[in-house]
Amino acid sequence: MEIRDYLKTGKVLMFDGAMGTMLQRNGLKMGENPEIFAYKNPDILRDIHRQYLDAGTNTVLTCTFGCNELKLPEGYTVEMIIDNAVKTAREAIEESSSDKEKFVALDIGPIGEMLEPMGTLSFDRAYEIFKREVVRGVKAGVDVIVIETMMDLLEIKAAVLAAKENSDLPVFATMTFDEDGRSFTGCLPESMVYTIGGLGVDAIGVNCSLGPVQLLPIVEKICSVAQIPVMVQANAGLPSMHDGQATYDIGPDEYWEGVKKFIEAGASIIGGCCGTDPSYIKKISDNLSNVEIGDKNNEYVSAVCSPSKVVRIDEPRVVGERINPTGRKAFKEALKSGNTDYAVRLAIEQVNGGADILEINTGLPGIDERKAMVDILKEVQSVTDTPVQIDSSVVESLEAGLRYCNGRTIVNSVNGKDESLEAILPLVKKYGACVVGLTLDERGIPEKAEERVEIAKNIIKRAEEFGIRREDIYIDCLSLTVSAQQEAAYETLKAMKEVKKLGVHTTLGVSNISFGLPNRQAVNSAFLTLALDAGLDLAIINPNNERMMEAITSYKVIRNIDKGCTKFVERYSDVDNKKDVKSSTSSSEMSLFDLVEKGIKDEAKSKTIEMLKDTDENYILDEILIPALDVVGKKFEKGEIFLPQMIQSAEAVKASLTVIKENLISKNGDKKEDVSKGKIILATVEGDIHDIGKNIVKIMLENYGYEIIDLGRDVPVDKVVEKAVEENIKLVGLSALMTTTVKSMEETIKALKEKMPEVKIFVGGAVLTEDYASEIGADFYAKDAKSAVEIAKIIL
Ligand code: B1M
Repeated sequence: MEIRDYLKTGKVLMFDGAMGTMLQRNGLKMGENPEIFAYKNPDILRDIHRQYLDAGTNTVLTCTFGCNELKLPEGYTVEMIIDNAVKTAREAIEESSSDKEKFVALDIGPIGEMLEPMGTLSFDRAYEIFKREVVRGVKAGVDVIVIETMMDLLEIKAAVLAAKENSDLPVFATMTFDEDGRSFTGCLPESMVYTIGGLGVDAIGVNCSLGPVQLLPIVEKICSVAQIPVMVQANAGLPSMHDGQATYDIGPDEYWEGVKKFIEAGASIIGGCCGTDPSYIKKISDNLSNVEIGDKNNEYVSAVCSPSKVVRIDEPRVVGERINPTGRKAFKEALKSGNTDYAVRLAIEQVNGGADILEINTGLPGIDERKAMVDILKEVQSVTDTPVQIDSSVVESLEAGLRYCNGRTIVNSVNGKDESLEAILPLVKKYGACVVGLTLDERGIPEKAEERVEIAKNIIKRAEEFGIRREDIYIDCLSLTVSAQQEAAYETLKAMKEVKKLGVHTTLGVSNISFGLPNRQAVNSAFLTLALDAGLDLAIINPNNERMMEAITSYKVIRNIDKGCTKFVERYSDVDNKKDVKSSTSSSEMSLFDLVEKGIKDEAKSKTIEMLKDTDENYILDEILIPALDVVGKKFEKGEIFLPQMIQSAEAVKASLTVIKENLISKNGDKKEDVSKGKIILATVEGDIHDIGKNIVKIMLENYGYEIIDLGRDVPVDKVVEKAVEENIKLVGLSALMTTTVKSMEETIKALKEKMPEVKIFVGGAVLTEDYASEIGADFYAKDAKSAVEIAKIIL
């Protein structure tokens, strides 16, 4: 039986339990590579698989979780590990006495490096790494591909695309979530389902993360939106460390109680993760007949999302129209020069104005539109969690947008022409997006509503033939210029009412209606209200136009959508100050503080240049840049922003620092002494990648004439010691920003003092205090860059 057929039988598909736990019991040492250990010990691996199969497992995961070209040590290839792992799993199936259906699953885990913008790995490179695993897995003859323990939505997307584009095998995909209900990078379970479920995987779910009790709310969330089978592999409770090994706090009986609840919630693929072993799997298998897979019974609601925000189209939503070069000279210039900050600024302004979704249109003759789409998409998604809609007449540009979008998007647009439908609908389906359908075809825009409805019906029919759900189609009945064709506005509204009855959603670019008229906003807002009443779901408008926003927010009050008028009151309770709030959000007038907080790099740089004309560098550093990062840090801690936004803020500070540094150099150029006052090594300690503070210290020390050997960040203990010995250094400065990395600061100090008892060490970083610094053996504590200079003066 094929695994896809098994999923239709209504029976639970059983996976195995933890591999690491079992390998450790059989001799795997702490820190040893499990894939290599298993490769060298196929008998042990076969026996573990067989134990799981005999306990009731249907599907064994190959021992290939960390088998990617970046993680494997020299001398081992992805191909040899996968071939051996699949062969051993097959042999175990042969040996097993179980009479259940049995399958081999290629296990693909995270690469182990962060993708851009959180790390340096590109999406395309990640795709290639996963592709190599998939291609070999297919060749080795696996039955299913399981992509698991993912934390980053973009990484799991790269893996799933690699699997789908290079094999016909079923694909199951799971992520891990923390107790706050988000993945490590801030992804929501619902975003995972909408984005990855849309890519055509056969099952979606969660593994690892937590024990069954803590995992239940997450499983329930997944089941509440998933339209495909749900897979769950929980840990055996929560971990604690004993003798350097993690042990988990619940046994098979309690584990089964939790698993039962997963199945009742609708999960139909079950296994175990960290801490589980064959006794857990046996307990589940023996009891499966006592429980029925619950009906997920969830009604499909069309939605778009970013990793950390889902926007359901269950009430009228605002699509911000301004990232579009049409009629915007400054944006055209920005596109030509490759400046993405302009679009980022428009994005932030529109989000502040109340956009639920941001449209991105980079259509401009003479530029590389595909590249512009990708660059702007990446930058916009780094600074805001508002989902996006992509708009282009160039198919390659749309495909690029679909591919690199972190989340689920809307494609604007197809029309009734065959050529358009055939080029775009397959892409919409492949990437699991929603689509705007324009009611025009070879004949142009029909005058009468009835004909527009006919075109809509054809678009719906064709989209459904490609497997696109009706709810994910947003029909645009097109607004024409009322001053030229006065009867046309009514036809649009009439068509919209009819189209709405077809079970699709509707969308409309509203402002066309008023071309050529004075006081356009009056007509626009009246038309918007009428359109909303005719069933408009997605209003493509300028959210920074208060009249339009007033129309939509008032409509939601009148139609009892904004329950208790909460959102209306929130927006307008301080209506007199509203103007001020609005103008302060225009980024050209934003303060440096706000630019850092929002992560707008180029403008942070220009603002710094402007400020340096009459502001002291120290003021900018101490009163603006550092406090802005403090606010960012607090928001991160509270879960109000996530890693990508924190990275953008750090980038904005770095941009500002380059200017400050250049300014100091040019100011001191003529004063600069030819002879260095002495050499100092600076490093951020191992495990810590925070280097802004260290870089400020470097700038200051250089400014005072010291020669700095900057070893960078995440610097291993040995490297610091080697360099200090090689250069016969008298003074070393170490930075650490996290409670977890103060330990490696202590180790670095210890190693330095052992090799060079006479060396002096100063330390700094937000987690340190004077007392703590001396406790870990440092000679000096530098609270800030100025103190670092004072210390250098004393020692050198
Ligand atoms: Co991260 N981060 N971060 N982060 N980050 C903190 C430090 C955090 C406090 C945020 C929070 O949760 N509130 C928290 C640590 C919690 C803790 O352990 N107590 C944290 C975390 C958890 C993380 C990650 C684990 C997040 C994640 O991945 N889930 C991850 C860590 C990765 C790693 O290191 N392995 C991470 C990543 C990042 C970014 C990459 C996004 C980015 C760093 C970019 C970069 O540095 N290139 C970043 C940022 C920007 C921050 C915050 C917001 C700002 C840090 C900063 O640059 N401050 C920070 C929150 C905060 O501190 N408000 C936070 C400005 C800088 C000038 O101050 O470094 O203190 P500071 O330097 C001062 C003084 O301390 C002193 O002088 C400087 C000037 O006055 N000083 C020295 C510092 N070093 C010195 C050395 C000296 C002398 C003086 O002599 C050698």
